[in-house]
Amino acid sequence: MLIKTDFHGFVHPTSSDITPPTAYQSRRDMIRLMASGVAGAALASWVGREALAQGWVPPGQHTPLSASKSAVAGALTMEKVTPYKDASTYNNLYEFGTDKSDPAQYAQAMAISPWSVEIEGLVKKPGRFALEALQKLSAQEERIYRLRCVEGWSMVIPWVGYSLAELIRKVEPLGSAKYVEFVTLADPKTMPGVRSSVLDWPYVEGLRMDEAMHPLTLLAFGMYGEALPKQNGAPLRLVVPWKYGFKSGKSLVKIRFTENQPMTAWGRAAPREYGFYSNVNPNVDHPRWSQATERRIGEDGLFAKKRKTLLFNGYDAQVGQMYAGMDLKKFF
Ligand SMILES: Nc1nc2c(c(=O)[nH]1)N[C@H]1C(S)=C(S)[C@@H](COP(=O)(O)O)O[C@H]1N2
Ligand SMILES: [Mo]
Repeated sequence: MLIKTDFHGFVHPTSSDITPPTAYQSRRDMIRLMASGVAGAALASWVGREALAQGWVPPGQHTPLSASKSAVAGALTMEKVTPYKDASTYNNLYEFGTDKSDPAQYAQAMAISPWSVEIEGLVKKPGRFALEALQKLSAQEERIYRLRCVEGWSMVIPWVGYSLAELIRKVEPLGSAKYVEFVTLADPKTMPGVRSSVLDWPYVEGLRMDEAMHPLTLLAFGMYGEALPKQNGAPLRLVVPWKYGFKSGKSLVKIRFTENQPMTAWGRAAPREYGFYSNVNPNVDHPRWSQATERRIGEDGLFAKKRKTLLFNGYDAQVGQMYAGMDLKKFF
């Protein structure tokens, strides 16, 4: 099988390397100090056009630059970042077990080099692409996103990557492509969970095309200025910050463009509990628990007051329009 190592003239020069961990704390402080944020500045040029095209010009602002800052940079939270230790030891990665501590403990056995991602289905330029080609396809930047798990906890994580839309544009989906399916690694040799029947493996997730193309949808290669730890989805994963955490598939091996809504692993396991959309929504309870509040991992003590969960995890201004007119209780 031919593995493509570049995008034939499409390769974008990397604007910045991943920040070394030592430089990280000061960089983070800087991000907090600057109103627009480092990531916001990096995003500004092309997101401006994107924002305008999607009608995101906020009231009283008429230039593309302001629009981009409000639309996307404004979505990058200034909340306190979750300690790295918590973000890398309290995980869901059922391939390695269902305890929160299992992934950090067992995922180190996963082989991540060499790695490639197959892109297939309704697309003009399918193929298998080497990780290195994907890493340099577009400039990577840091984005601090909230991520809320369906179980009721949340974190604030500085991810490193670029908008999935950048990759999608390069492979040119056909007009008939309405959804994108994401398949993740299932290797029974290194993943004990895959031998259990807790889910139908491999772990599959899906997005509607407009969701996949949304500039907030991040293809992440790193976090906290470093390459992703294996338990957080090395070597590459999705981060969809306005949806429950399980929509953000880790360790991606295949991206497929489809006409019909993909069947997802969680949808197959418990269709009444996990809908295809799974947008964070405090007004739509999970059948077994409320979604109105959440516990911030690492920051709040066990008895600390819970936070109120926000519609679309606080990204309503950026993503709400995609669901205008939809009954969110039905399309949960
Ligand atoms: N392949 C795979 N991806 C996955 C999961 C999984 O079990 N397998 N769990 C999901 C769930 S439920 C959550 S909440 C997030 C957690 O990401 P984090 O551990 O980096 O915080 O990963 C998601 N991605
Ligand atoms: Mo989750």
